[in-house]
Amino acid sequence: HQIASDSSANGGNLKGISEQSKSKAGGKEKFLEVYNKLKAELLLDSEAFRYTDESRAWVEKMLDYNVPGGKLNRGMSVLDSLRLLKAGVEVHDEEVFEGSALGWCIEWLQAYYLVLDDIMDNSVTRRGQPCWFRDPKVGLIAVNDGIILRTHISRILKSHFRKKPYYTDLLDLFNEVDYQTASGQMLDLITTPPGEVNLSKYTQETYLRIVEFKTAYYSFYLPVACALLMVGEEDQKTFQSAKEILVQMGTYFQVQDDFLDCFGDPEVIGKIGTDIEDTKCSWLIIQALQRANPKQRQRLKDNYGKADHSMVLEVKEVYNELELQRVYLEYEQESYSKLVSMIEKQESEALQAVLKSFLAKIYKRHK
Ligand code: DMA
Ligand code: MG
Ligand code: MG
Ligand code: MG
Repeated sequence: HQIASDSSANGGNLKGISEQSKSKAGGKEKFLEVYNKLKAELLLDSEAFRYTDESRAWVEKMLDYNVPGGKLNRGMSVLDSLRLLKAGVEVHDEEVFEGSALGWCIEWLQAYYLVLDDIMDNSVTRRGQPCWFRDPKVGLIAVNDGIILRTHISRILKSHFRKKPYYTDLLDLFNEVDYQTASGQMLDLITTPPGEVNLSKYTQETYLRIVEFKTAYYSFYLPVACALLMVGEEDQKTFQSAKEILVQMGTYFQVQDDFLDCFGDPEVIGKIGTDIEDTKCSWLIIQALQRANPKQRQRLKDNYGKADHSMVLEVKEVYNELELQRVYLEYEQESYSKLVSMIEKQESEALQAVLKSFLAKIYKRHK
């Protein structure tokens, strides 16, 4: 399953890979069955917590609203990676369940971050429905719901992985990635606080640090690291070299997210962009400032970070004058080629296959 390494590749070879992983094991439905099982177990808890009918109903509704409704790429990739790492050796039912359960832990982590991220970013919709905190019955209870989602991960790990030799490593992994993600969110939030437009803050260096921490570790490194732990990998070098590539891939993924925030179709991406209003250190504003003439720079300064619709349009107008859609397409091609050549330098062919399947899932995505 070679990925063509020339930059004019149209993704033809990539399609083969994603089609293959789609058809494997009936994919999504089987994965969702595991969600229902994990949810039922959590709601049956009578040991550490005593549910009332009301609180059980609240948690069930909160989970159904926030956990399973996304693309599920991160979650399903644990099992996909496990299959590729075991290259040919049969993955038995118990491992299928465990790979899926770890995948759901990542989806739970994602749900917890998104519930809180939408409050902090003042977002309106997520996954094609109003953000959880927008429900008048929810409001800031969503803060605690975010915390609840995080605590569920520890409970799932405890009930299904406590006896595994890699249990401590697994807990460490989730704790470390959680720490990195929360720290990345902090950088995202304090670097360019709303209402304060300091153009000198929008640098490539700052950007790369924010996205590495807020996105790359939990979205890309975490699923692969889970699969590596499951196959008993102990060589830290393997984790390290996978991490280097996956951080680059996560960066590419967040650039796509920033692009789609402005130029994506809300119907397709399931969310309405807020980066311009929120004064975000987005990939687009950095590109714009690198290319703007003094007049355009002034227009950006005057209109960035304002909730006013016409001011947002003015920023988008400057983006269009600077042809940022074209700049983005060039960036996509270039990142793709760089990632392919990094992947092909990997020693392990199984790991190469894992990384290629990740890249195939996100290359030229529209959602
Ligand atoms: C994504 O930041 C990072 C996390 C940890 C949710 P974002 O605010 O750009 O995400 P989105 O565009 O999905 O709100
Ligand atoms: Mg957000
Ligand atoms: Mg955010
Ligand atoms: Mg975004």
